[in-house]
Amino acid sequence: MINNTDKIVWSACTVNCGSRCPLRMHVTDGKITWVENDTTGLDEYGAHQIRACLRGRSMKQRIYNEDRLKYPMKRIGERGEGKFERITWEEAFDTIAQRLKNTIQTYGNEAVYLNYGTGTLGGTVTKSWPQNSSLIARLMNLCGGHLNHYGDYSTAQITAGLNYTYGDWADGNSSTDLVNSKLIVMFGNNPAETRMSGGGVTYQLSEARQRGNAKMIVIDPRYTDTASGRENQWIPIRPGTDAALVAGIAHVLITENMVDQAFVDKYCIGYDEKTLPESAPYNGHYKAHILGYGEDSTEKTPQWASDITGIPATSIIQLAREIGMAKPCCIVQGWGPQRSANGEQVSRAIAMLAILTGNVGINGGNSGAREGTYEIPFQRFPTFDNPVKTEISMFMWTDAIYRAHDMTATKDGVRGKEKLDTPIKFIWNYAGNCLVNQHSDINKTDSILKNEELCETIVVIDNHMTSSAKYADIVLPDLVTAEQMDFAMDAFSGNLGYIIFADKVIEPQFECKGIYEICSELAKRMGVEDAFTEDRTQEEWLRHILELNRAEDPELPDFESFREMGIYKRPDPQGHHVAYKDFRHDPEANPLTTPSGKIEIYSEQLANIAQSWELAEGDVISALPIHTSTFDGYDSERRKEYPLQLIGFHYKARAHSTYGNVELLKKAAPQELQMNPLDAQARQLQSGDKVTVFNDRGRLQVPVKVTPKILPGVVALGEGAWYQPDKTGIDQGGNINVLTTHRPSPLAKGNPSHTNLVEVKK
Ligand SMILES: Nc1nc2c(c(=O)[nH]1)N[C@H]1C(S)=C(S)[C@@H](COP(=O)(O)OP(=O)(O)OC[C@H]3O[C@@H](n4cnc5c(=O)[nH]c(N)nc54)[C@H](O)[C@@H]3O)O[C@H]1N2
Ligand SMILES: Nc1nc2c(c(=O)[nH]1)N[C@H]1C(S)=C(S)[C@@H](COP(=O)(O)OP(=O)(O)OC[C@H]3O[C@@H](n4cnc5c(=O)[nH]c(N)nc54)[C@H](O)[C@@H]3O)O[C@H]1N2
Ligand code: SF4
Ligand SMILES: [Mo]
Repeated sequence: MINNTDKIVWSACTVNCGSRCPLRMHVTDGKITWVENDTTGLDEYGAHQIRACLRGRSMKQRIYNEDRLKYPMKRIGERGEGKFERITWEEAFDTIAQRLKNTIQTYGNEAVYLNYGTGTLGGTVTKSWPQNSSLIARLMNLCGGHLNHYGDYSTAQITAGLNYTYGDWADGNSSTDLVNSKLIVMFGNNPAETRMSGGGVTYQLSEARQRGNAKMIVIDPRYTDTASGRENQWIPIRPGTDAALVAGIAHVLITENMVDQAFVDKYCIGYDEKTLPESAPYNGHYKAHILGYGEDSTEKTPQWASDITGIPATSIIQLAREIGMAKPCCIVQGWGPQRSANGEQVSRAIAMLAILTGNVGINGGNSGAREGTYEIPFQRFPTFDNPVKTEISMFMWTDAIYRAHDMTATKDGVRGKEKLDTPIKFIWNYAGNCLVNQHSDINKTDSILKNEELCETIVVIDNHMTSSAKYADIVLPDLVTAEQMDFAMDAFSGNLGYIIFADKVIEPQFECKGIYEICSELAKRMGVEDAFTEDRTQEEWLRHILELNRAEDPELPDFESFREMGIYKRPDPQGHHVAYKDFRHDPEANPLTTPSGKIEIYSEQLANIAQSWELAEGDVISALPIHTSTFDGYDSERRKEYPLQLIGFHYKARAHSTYGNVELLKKAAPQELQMNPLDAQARQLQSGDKVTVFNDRGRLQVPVKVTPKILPGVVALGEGAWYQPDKTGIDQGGNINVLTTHRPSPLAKGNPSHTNLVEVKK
């Protein structure tokens, strides 16, 4: 304890960065003075320390930030203008309840939508995501329900893609198991930036490099923080072309006899004619596709792959031999490659390398999906079932505002109904900045939201005056994690499960109220208060939920001991997690959840979808995991006008937009456009020059960083910067979403955030 600290209280960082860190808050005179790390555990495998990153350590600056919402407010200007008037909580609750009743009465419950939002992710009471597990969902489910969404901005394409290969969410080996690998091949995976907790993936990766001597190859258009001297080789690749690289590698594996034939025969469908389903076309199998006697009659040689990916054919051959000969080899993909217009195909293709080499279901191998993790099973706040069964893709809510009547199951991925009956008229936007900042094509979104005849009511519940909050009709100021009590979890931390007792550190500031109180007050006005609260306070709910969990899992500590210890840790009792281990051991007894029970290289389900869905021009869905061109891809016609491929990436300066208003972090990791010296030279640009990045959807201005750490022809911008349009509508914040599109990917109907073409000028 430092000199003048009155008390130290355990809290947590509950933003959506994929990690979850305990924070020990030092408090003096009722104010947080500084933020300390986890002090428990050992600096070794097992119950190690979970150390917060630069963002968590700046939590004080976020909590006391001048952007904090202080009172409930109603909008008095245009949507987006940011003009508000302070109102009482009474007025706010009454207005929202009245408008909600009107919406339900006039349009039905399907007109009410819970927008995606992951601002407070790990909590029990304060869990904003998945949306159907938030307290807003509990409230709405008691009031007749709401329009559902499926998928998420993180993983829409890999979920829709790899599910067909493995059945359900594709599991991965835990990152601790990397110590057993001989070779780690990372496709668009950057844990040093995207899983920054000191107890998580990067830590395991360093362990694997030091203790297990694994080689590491990083395949990414950018030289990432994960490479950063840790890698043996960086292979820069054109965005959106990983599936072509995979095909080129597969060609070498096949022609040089490195395919694990016994594995594909026993565990897979559609590698060659032996396991090809009867419904498939002649030579519809994977081997035929690669060797050039499939439908497109094109041999996928390393040279063919080189022309598409920009990687020299000799490098592809060498990479194939390394992958083919390293036993075991871990093929792992981040979610960067799949957050693209052909991401479903790419995600399935990358997994092919793990499958062809028989690395699935063994220690040191992997399925080709992202790292898996162990979590202590823990039930949260119950939210009841949603009486409404209709679902849209989480990405298509803007479409569902202005063209709902045109949206169908086979064209727009509507589920539960053939077509949408009702446009969205009421939006709950809780702990999310996806209304504006994080959704694509901000300028188009702006014009949709500005029309108050379309969506009639928008309620935003946040901590800060974000760009999304500026579009609200009513804004409610929520408590931050440190101003209330909760249990926090949901971390990608390898084989260490843990739960944090995030205690109340300071008194609520200003007039802020917590989500439990907000929803309880609304429930009262909607006539469902008793069912909502079950007569418990927030603390009573937490005590109750802990007891429910302790009944299932007696090893969990009791409330008072837990509060004292701050963090409860439990290493995975199974040791390293190996995905599909049981299936590998006995595929008959432990079939996958695919229709065949096997790994489906050829998917009959996808073949049917490809036949029956109405696809937009250029969109491809295919039974085999193959490379496909896309709109705004490297070979698009539009490159004549917009010659640079632009990708976003998840940046250490922020968790999306959260922490984006902390000056310290802006200085530590400035918002800048990464550009290769060749492209800079052609445009006479130097590091630090302010450039305009533009396409036909929008414009932004930001300093350029000229660096060889990015492939020529590609530029990159950290996603999540705060959108700040100037008077002419040019964004001065550097928000990539003024350049991205609303057009969804073909199968998932997900956000193709990393597929963009732009031009850059001084
Ligand atoms: N171009 C592009 N766009 C992207 C991505 C990309 O890669 N490129 N990534 C996408 C992905 S993967 C995701 S997950 C989404 C993330 O999109 P969002 O889920 O919108 O994430 P954030 O921007 O962090 O917004 C979270 C909001 O919650 C608020 N918040 C934080 N804590 C609390 C709290 O305790 N209570 C309340 N009420 N509010 C709180 C924050 O102030 C912030 O406004 O963005 C997507 N958008
Ligand atoms: N610091 C920080 N950490 C975060 C987040 C954050 O905002 N900030 N967000 C969290 C969330 S919600 C999510 S979903 C995850 C996201 O995790 P990811 O989706 O894995 O993160 P990205 O940075 O979008 O992409 C990872 C890498 O893929 C590369 N990439 C892009 N396109 C391609 C391609 O076509 N091929 C290849 N081979 N590589 C490509 C990018 O350059 C990047 O280095 O991160 C989480 N962690
Ligand atoms: S942003 Fe993520 S890694 Fe950083 S402190 Fe918060 S939970 Fe931990
Ligand atoms: Mo995400």
